[in-house]
Amino acid sequence: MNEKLTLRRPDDWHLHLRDGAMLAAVAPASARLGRAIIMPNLVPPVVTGADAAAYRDRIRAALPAGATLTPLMTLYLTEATDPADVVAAHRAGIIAAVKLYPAGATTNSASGVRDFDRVRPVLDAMAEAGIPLCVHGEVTDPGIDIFDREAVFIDRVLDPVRRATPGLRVIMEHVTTSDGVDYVSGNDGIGATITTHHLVINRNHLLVGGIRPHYYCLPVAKRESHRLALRRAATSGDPRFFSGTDSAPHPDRAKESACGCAGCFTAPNWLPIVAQVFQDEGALDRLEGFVSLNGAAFYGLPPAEGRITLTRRDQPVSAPTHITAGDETVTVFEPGFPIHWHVEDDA
Ligand code: OTD
Ligand code: ZN
Ligand code: ZN
Repeated sequence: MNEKLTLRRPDDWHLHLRDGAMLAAVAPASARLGRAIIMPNLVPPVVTGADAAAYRDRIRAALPAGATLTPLMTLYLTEATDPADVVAAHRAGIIAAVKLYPAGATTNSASGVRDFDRVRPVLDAMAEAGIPLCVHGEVTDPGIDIFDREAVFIDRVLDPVRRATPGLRVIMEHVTTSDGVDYVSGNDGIGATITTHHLVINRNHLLVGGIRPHYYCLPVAKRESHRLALRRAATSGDPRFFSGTDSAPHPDRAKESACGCAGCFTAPNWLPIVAQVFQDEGALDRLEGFVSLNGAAFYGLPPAEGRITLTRRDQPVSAPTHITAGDETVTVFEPGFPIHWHVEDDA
């Protein structure tokens, strides 16, 4: 028998849509969502309200007819960010949040913050205006092991920043450790996105039996106990945890290389995968909270308009393994288990 689930239209609280030919290629995969927080790590990054408005217009132009997606734009915080520009862009409805990348933490983050004291005036203005801060929570100190960078970030940066600017609403993006889960669960005014891939893979999937470049992302997948903590948090019903795919497409050429770049392209199949995870955890009744309700509530928005229906088919659903972007191919994230859930046309 086919199982059916009807949910409020899901949102994606962390999405990389890129620009140019890649934007045109990947935008359709997210077009039927409600809202998505659009990451600003273009080259060069989206740093001013004017940059964000122009990028939003390019995204709108790339969306197919019938798209329901509202892109929620973000600014890339630099040590030169002008607090007045941030507040004005928010007041004008151009941006929904600001993104903090420690310099060098992930793909295209060279312009990120080195000295957190230098952005204090921006953070204070954001707290005052109610603008949330999205945080890539990893230190970049070369002396810190890559698997420890999230836990160290909490102590060295996240907690001090939150104490210095009380009232600042913070989203710990793509949380990957039980340390991150514990920090978010134990504090108010902080939420966390959890990606699809971190619910599915641990570092063995990445490294055992050959290195799998399409499972390489930042923050890097951790050991199994952390993956299980993420699954518990996602399925717990705690509204501080919500889905952000961190879908981050790269040309296969750039990933399958001697120095492969970081990012998993999950936008085409994230929802069927997350539905399978929730089914396996006996938590399908909490799926709607995670994908459609909790994030909106954290951002102070109503749930998206409309609904989607997910159907579980007895036979696995076959889906494209690649898409084409200009002259490049991009591999779609493969979860390592058959996908039975299918997103039906919505109403
Ligand atoms: N992680 N890749 C990218 C961003 C994310 O940290 C992230 O948000 C990217 O390619 O933009 C990745 O692995
Ligand atoms: Zn990040
Ligand atoms: Zn990201």
